[in-house]
Amino acid sequence: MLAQVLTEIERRERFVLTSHDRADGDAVGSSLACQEILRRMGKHAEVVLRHGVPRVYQHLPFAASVIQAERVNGNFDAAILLECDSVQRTRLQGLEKQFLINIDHHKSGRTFAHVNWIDPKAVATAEMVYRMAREAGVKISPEIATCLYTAVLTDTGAFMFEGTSEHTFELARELVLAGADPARSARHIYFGHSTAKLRLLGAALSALQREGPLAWIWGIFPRVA
Ligand SMILES: [Mn+2]
Repeated sequence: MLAQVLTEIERRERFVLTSHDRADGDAVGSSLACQEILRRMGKHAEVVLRHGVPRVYQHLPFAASVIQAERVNGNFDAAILLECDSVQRTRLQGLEKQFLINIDHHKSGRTFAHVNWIDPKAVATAEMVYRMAREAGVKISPEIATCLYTAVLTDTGAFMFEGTSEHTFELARELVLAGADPARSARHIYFGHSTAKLRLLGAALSALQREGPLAWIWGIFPRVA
């Protein structure tokens, strides 16, 4: 629960934050926002991601501070795992002995940590991080709002997926009021791909087959960034 998460945060000083490997928009946005919120609470916080920040999210505030590593190094009082159903999902070594705080919005979320806050009603982990900031009395800066908005935008498939409701738009509205820029956020994510990635997508789609409700692609494609 949120209250328990805040209690455990308040009694500690040094935090390492992480999410699942091959981070998506919610993983990156929630981690960066949570890091900044903890810093504004007077804590030490750093984000470690197994594969770093994907290209389309590198424009996000604080993205340059993310540590790409296979192992968590340093002295921490707790690790906060966002969007993970297990420690293994992070693909990071060195978390086993940490005090673990789990924040997740997936129905498949599991209570693997010492403190588990799982809310499948949340549209993204970013929504939970937003609630945490509000509860802790941390002001949502334009930078925090931008990270959270990007997470909500991507986790709802640009407000197209099931579960997108008036509540989602209420959340988006609050983040825009706090300084998130919808057009700028969308431009980086949906029009920020490398030429190599777009060519790969073209090659993959040219092999697309469809049979009734099923669509599939088969091929051997080069790996691109
Ligand atoms: Mn998510």
